[in-house]
Amino acid sequence: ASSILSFDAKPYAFSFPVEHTALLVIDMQRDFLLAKGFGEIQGGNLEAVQASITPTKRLLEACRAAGLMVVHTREGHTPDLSDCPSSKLVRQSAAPNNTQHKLVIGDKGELGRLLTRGEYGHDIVDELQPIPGEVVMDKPGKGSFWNTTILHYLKARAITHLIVSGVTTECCFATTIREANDRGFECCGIEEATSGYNDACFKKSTLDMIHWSQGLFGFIGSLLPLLDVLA
Ligand code: TIU
Repeated sequence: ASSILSFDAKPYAFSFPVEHTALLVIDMQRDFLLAKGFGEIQGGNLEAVQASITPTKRLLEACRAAGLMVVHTREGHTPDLSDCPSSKLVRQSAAPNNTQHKLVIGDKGELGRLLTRGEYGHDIVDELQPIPGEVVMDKPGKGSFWNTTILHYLKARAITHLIVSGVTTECCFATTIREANDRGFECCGIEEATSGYNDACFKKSTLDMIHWSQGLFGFIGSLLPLLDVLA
């Protein structure tokens, strides 16, 4: 028998069947979270983005203990950059008004070639390293469903509900929830376990848009009520 858990969320309680729910940990990579990584080079606020590391670790450990499937994603490109569209290469590079923006995807930074698979900076931060049995899904886009096998992977395991965490709220977290919602997954983002590069307004706006209008794209819940029901 599959147990159903429920916890307070917006716009109303999120109920999920444990055996059909996966935790998604989006792009908790050194390139996005650490000094000298891609995010900082792009002008991101590191203090803001690092705020979700500790809460995400608590969430990950609770989901592991409860037996949920765990999927980690990593944004990045093959070393020949053949999976990186020129639009992305050009726009995430030397913007005329941004003096920090001197390196592009594939260029060598202090954490290795930026957003390039196999490099130190492309991998997940030490605190959140996957354990055996957990899946790491590499993706070339912001969303987790474009040009990956995640849909087939989740469908093959009868996953219907997703608990979503990771960085950045405004970018890959939001894009993944929107993509998943269109594919019929019930999604709940966890407020403390996501963060972005502009804490002042992007995070609140992004989370508000997800649960607005009776859950336009899904649900937003808080960490502690979820930890309570998983315990
Ligand atoms: N630029 C930015 O905010 N984020 C990304 O490029 N990737 C993710 O959000 N993972």
